[in-house]
Amino acid sequence: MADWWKKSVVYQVYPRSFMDANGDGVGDLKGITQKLPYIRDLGADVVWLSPINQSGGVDAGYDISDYYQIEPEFGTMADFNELLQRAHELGLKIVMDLVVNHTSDKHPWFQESRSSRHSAKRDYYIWRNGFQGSAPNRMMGYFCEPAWEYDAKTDQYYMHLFAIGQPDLNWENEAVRREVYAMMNFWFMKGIDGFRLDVINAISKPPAAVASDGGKGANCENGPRVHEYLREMNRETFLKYDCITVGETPGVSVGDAIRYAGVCSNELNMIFQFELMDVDQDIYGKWTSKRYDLRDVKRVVTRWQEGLYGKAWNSQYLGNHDQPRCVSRFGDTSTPEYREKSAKMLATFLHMLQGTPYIYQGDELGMTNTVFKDMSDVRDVEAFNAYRLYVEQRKVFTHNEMMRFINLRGRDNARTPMQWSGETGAGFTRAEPWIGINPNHTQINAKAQVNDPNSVYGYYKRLIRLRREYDIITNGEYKLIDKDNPCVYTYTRVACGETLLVLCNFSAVAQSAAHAEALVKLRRATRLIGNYPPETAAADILRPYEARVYLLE
Ligand code: TEU
Ligand code: CA
Repeated sequence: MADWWKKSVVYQVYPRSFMDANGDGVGDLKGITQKLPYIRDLGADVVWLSPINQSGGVDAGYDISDYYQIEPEFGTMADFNELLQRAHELGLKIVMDLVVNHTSDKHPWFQESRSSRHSAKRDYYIWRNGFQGSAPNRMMGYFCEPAWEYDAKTDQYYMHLFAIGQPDLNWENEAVRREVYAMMNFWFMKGIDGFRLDVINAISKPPAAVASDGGKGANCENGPRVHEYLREMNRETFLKYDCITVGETPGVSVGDAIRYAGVCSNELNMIFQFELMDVDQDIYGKWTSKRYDLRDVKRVVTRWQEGLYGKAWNSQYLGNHDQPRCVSRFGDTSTPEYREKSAKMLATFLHMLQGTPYIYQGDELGMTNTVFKDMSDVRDVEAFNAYRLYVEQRKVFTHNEMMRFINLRGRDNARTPMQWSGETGAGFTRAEPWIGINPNHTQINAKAQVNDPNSVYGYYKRLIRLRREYDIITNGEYKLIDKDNPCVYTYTRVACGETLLVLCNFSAVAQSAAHAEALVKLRRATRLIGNYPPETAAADILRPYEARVYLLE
């Protein structure tokens, strides 16, 4: 089928934390292969693997030191071939993470580049003279650090939008682009089914960003040549294969998304937007305890649903390896019951929207944020840098405040090991894991859920099956019903004279559903799914975190 990815459900695997087959405390490829049947049973049909390439180990794999090798901690190329073959046998497609805005500083290209101003690969990266004895400009990167690092050997600075160990590639250099496309084709020829493209909208740097003038620098998102590069990449790679592509693009508007992933853009199939992830940000970005307002969620989601309809394709996600656990952030973990209900409600909300749903590993079990007692429990470079900047240098937060924010928002929340069972090691490892296991694995784990149709897992499975059975979930036109209601999110999807009606109570308080039930009474209604038993329902009341979906004919 053309555009098969519109009907797909993608499951994201974070290899370090999925399954440790050889018992060294780190997840690996053999572990993933072992667990592919679990993903298949859930019903997902595409698996996105966060980076598995050889890495410098600074940013949990997002700093690649050899694009043609498998990270030794994860296994060998033979292990990868086996994973790919097994996945295909099971009818699962494999998407790799393409991290080409930057490499590791241990990549041989960078080693050569930094060796001399005249090295053949000098221009593979972005080198500039300092300005009056300091960095070329005052630009800051994503990880709470200046975007320039001084290199004494050649007395110049290199640009790194992320960690110091992640120098940015110079996409202006055609040789760099050729290397990247050749590498992509290598993986396609091996049989992979697509790429998720890491911060792909930052690859073209605007002149002010690279100017050595002591200025402010510039935002590198959606830079001047990015569409030219992506169209070139498409011609050189994607066009030749039946593949799925999704760009990770912080800072894009609906209009930008149509340029990247419009039906005629010849760039990407879809992108990840960040506006929904920004609804609970504050003056120091994500480092806050601010709770979202549902009306902001509605505003953002509605703008994207309406804006891309018929013009481009949405991706849907509530969490990934960079975000806290969605049930902790958008749901309620104050009681086991609310955790389960709100995890199912959030899943309903997401899976019934138009767009390809992305499930982050463990969300299908209702896995939650964990507890970081102090910085020794933390592993993520972003959290360390933020701590240094806000607590030690600028002193805008106390230690306790920052620990609170890291517990609420830190990326490590999503990176704790997958909870396969309640045993020591959570069925993930026999050894000491590389990051602490969430203590609640004794209650929340796959073993307790896979055979229980009423579990969060069982519910995800039913949601995914519905997508296969009802085309309206893929195609229907979205309409928001209750714009100003701060607790209930009601929307419809309309196609071919049918209406899908989705009701989600985002609060712990019973809410009226009269507005929606009035619609139900007028038509022949079938209840497709819900997170409370239907027979106990008072039709016009939504109980805490209740979700229901009807098909109206
Ligand atoms: O993320 C890019 C990105 O925008 C994030 O850095 C985001 O701003 C941050 O995580 C929010 O806290 C990608 C990867 O998903 C991330 O894991 C990498 O660290 C980053 O690129 C660098 O490769
Ligand atoms: Ca291992």
